Amino acid sequence: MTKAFNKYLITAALPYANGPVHIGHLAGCYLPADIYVRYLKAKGKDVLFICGSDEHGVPITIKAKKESISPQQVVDKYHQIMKQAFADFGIDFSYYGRTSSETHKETAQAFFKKLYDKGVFKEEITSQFYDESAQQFLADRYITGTCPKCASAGAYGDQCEKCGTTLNATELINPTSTLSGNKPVLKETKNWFLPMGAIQESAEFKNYIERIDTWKSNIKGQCNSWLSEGLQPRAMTRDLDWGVPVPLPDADGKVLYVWFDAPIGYISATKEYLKQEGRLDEMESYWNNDETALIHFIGKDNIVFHAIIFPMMLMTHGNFNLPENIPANEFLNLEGDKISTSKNWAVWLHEYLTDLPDRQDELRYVLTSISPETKDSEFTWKDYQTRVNSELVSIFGNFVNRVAVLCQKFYEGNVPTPNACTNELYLKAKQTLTTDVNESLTNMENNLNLVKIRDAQADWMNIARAGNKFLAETEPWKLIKTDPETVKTILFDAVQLCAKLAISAQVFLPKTAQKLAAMFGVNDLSWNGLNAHHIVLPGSALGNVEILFKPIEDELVEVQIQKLNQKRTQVPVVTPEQSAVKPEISFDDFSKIDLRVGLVTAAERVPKADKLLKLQVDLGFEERTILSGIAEFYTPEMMLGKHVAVIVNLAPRKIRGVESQGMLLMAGDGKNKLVSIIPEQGIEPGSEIK
Ligand code: B3M
Ligand code: ZN
Repeated sequence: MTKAFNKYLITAALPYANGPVHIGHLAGCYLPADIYVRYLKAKGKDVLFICGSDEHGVPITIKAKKESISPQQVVDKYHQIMKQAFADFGIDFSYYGRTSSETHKETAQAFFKKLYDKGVFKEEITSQFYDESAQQFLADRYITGTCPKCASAGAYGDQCEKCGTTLNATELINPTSTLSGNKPVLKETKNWFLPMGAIQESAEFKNYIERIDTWKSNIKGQCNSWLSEGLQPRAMTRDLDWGVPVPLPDADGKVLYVWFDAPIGYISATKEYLKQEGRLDEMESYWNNDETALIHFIGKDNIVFHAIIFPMMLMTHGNFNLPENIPANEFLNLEGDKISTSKNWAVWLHEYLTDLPDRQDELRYVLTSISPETKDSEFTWKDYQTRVNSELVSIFGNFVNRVAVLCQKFYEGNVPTPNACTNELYLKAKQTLTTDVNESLTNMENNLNLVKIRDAQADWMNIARAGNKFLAETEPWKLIKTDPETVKTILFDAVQLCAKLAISAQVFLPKTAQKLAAMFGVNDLSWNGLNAHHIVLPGSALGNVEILFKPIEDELVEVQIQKLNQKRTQVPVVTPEQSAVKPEISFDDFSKIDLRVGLVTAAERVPKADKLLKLQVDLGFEERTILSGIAEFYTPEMMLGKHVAVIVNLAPRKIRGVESQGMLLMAGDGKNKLVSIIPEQGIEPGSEIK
């Protein structure tokens, strides 16, 4: 972005309302967008931050089929969950809309109609795959087959996820309908196509696309590869029964392509917001005004739609702003694997808050530290712990806490009055401090302008580092005995630094910034304060002093990792051992096994045995010690209070010097998963299982 703007329309990709939000969503799109927006607002810019649920498209209908509910029920459920999760993590949208709204339907239909009336679309009869048993045309995601480019199986009708190639369903080798498993047939149908190849050649598009040279390289790379291959016409309507109906008389059973209607969601949500605020007359000033910057925050899988297709829609419609920047991020991985909703390999935002209440800023901090800006990055719980403990707690938290405590101790909780002190030690340390802080502030600002939030946050942390260095060099806790006047000046400076930390923290850690501001009496968080000499006045009283961050214990990290592993849904692979059934036994043989319900009354790890838990199990008639090889999947806390199924007449065995007096029944796939067999309802210990 080369020009300076005062007005911004910032969008964040509309997430599909087919599942809750996880850390990958947050890191990839919503957090960087939120940080950038908070920064612009703190600078006094006029900013609208628009998002909403993408409630159409095949991902929704697939989810509905899976859960045996209607698509409407799917989107109603997840719209609420997503909206709440964003709010909980301080993602400060001006408006969070939904594409099933009436305003959206009208806006999208009018947009389509305008293009139609202008003769933009090419009407084409094509042969599309049709599932005869399900009696419906198959959307791209309902067809799988072998990729014609890389030959891997399981490619979808629109894209091969292995090699990333965009496909037409008819190019797939051995296409199969995912609805019935049958081979689909080709059937003729009429649809409306955006002639992307022709638009690519237009002067307007050529003029627009020049600006991507100043954008991030991932965007440039993807766009250039698309454009150099030459764009093909793409259908903007689909034969589907879920979506915005095509507003034409001869279009029964057809809806707008989800990638046509979803980005229009940015427009309709703006409209709803301005209407709600009684400012509908300002619509054009945001969407059709050279002085306003349109910026789309997205993940890398959405690049072509935002950098090429949506701008083509906007320019053929006429009068719209085109994106000024698209800071697309790469992906976040989790503990060595791709995040996957279907495999339940994710840290879900709503679950995070249940397990770690009130710790949203810790997650914001860590995700920003590993923001996948230039390449895929990785979240691990161990790294989360390290960053919280050694940075938020030990550097930032430690600094502000020391300053507050010293003010309490020496000045009854007031900010001391500085003086023209000549202490050499102080003067030298102060000079270093000023240089370090100014440099960090300048870097932070530059990085925020470039949407390099990871570096910007590191610069922010450097301010606290400089503060710690200043205290370590001047040692006010010692100096108080020999030169109390200088200590006043030192702590006055330190308080001002805490105020600067609060002002700048508002973009990264909004909750913490509020607490810090309250603690040091910073009433005005506007960005200008960063250049001020005195933000907090001498003599003013500190507010409530609290510890801002507590260390993350090892136990918590272990529990989270175990939880992840436990909840992971494996693609079921039946091993030969599993499919081979053991030789038949008689009923008499079976009845020799005495199976009972037990209640776990105590549980602990066995030292030096990673896999073993030592359990006390109440069997009603007696209590037994049982060793069980489940420690990779269950913590002692998880087993405590659980009802379990126990073989009680198995000969006792000594394991690691302890006699195990029974065995728990567990189900496992032999490697990744082991779950305990528990009675479906509460029942007395000792009850027989048969
Ligand atoms: N819903 C895809 C996604 O969630 C799509 C984005 C729409 S942005 C207009 O990744
Ligand atoms: Zn492929």
